[in-house]
Amino acid sequence: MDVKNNIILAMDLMDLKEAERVCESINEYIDTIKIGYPLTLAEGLSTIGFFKDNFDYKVICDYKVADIPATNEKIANQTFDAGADAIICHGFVGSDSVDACKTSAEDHGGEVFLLTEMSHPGAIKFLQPNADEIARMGVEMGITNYVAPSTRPERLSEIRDIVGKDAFMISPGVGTQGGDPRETLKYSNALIIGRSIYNAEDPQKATKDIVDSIQ
Ligand code: BMQ
Repeated sequence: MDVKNNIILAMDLMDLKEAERVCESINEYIDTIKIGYPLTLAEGLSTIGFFKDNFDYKVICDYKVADIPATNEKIANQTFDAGADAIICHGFVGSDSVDACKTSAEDHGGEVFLLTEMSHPGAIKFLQPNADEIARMGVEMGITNYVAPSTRPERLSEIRDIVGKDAFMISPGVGTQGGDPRETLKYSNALIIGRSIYNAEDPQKATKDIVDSIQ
């Protein structure tokens, strides 16, 4: 996936009008948006089409799909049918569940991102000890897109070593959660940034400052 300025906007505002205002103000810098449960549950699945139709964004649906294969397939099919370009799924549920999302993505001409380790402190207990295995599973399955935490550059480096230099890795945790944009881009292809942009007093300036800092 090609991401303008290596920045993916994590749009977790829950009011579509507010989200639209932010997107309008930063449109020159952004061409890829990640939406998740907050906005989708508040405003509906049609938000995917909204961003595609009004902004021509690539839309990554962060639904962290983590169910049995049959249910994953239904979730992924609904997501792609609504126009998503990509879906994020959890890896800890195992290869059969991940494969259901991968197959759905392939059937719809979309992409799947495999979430390896998460960025928050709590991820250290259960996810981190298994993250390398999850990444290795992804490689064995032929998955080429990964999500890994910007809050732990040393882990980003290790996960990059596992998934290989050609994999496409995107990283949340930049800014509000403490991750550093430049450090993250040593290992990752793109930054996922939410609150530091959409909660900023001036989202356009906040985005420009980040873009300038990574050029
Ligand atoms: P923010 O920049 O911290 O406001 O937002 C980060 C976004 O990435 C949010 O949508 C989170 O749900 C998401 N996210 C994350 O922060 N850490 C992860 O490990 C995975 C993830 O998806």
